Amino acid sequence: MPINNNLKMKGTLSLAALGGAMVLMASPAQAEQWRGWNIHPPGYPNSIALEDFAKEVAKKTDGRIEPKVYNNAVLGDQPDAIEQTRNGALDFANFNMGPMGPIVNATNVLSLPFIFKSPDDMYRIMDGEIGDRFADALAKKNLIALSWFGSGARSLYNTDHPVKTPDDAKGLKVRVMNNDLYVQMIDELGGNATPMPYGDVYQALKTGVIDGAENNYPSYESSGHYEVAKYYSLTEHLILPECLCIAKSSWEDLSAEDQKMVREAAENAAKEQRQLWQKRVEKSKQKVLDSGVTINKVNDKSAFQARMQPIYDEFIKQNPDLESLVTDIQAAQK
Ligand code: GTR
Repeated sequence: MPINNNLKMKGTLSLAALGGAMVLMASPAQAEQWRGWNIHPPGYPNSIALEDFAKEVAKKTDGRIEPKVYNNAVLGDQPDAIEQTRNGALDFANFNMGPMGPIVNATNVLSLPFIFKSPDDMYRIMDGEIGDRFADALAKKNLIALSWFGSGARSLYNTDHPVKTPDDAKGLKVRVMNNDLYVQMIDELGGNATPMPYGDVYQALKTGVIDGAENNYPSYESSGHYEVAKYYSLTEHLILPECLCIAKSSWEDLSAEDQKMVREAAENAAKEQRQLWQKRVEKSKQKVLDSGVTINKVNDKSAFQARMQPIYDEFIKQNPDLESLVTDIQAAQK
């Protein structure tokens, strides 16, 4: 390249750079980029609510913060994403409290089977003072829980027969989320539990590595598990809250005013997620029924509940400091 052409290019480049610098001085270009983790596909209630949270934060901060949601767990599976958010590599996330147990022990209380009687009880309790106790425990592990999403009730599903009584689960190989309590839960039913990332379950069902799993209607449907495991049995053994959590480091970088706006946006997202959830449960249920799934009523849920008593006994024995949390949740539902 002739020398003066080269010079000319340099000149052009530096002009462009100057232009860039000027744009940078306007506030949106200095935006703080926030990376957000989501396990679900686009269109899922949680995904829509997270997208709207991102938009609201960008709008309320005049573009000073630009959150971006990464769907389908592309940034890692849930246990990994929890670690990434704790150390600030991720800025925000929607986490199920199930796989939170190994990191924030108090949240294991939420994974005791049948601890909540209904999703409405769960919302009411998590929105109150008891929910704040969980948020405090999460904050000690660098996770700031700003609002609680719902995830309905989880039920057992499997490939070749209905589970109507605890004995029907005997010998079943069941995928569970990463938490020892769930291994115990399946053990108490006489099955074999395999902890496994959500994204691996479809293939594991298809190849017969597992016979079944457990989840709510929207996840059972959106993950495609219903295509393989055609018996959905309404055990409704877990009603788990999920958080919209911010990394402590990202949270502490915010001014008090921005914190207020971000919290408001998270609360709005939770309201939206809960409304969308209701509709999605009906839609997913219809879709799986239309595809030939058999939904089995469990007439005597207390038989399943009774099997879970040793889990409670052992948990309280090992965590005497958490007993009051268990009994307070129970007392709030009498
Ligand atoms: C879904 C939940 C996810 C994930 C998944 C699983 O219902 O929303 O966060 O925990 O279940 O089974 O791994």
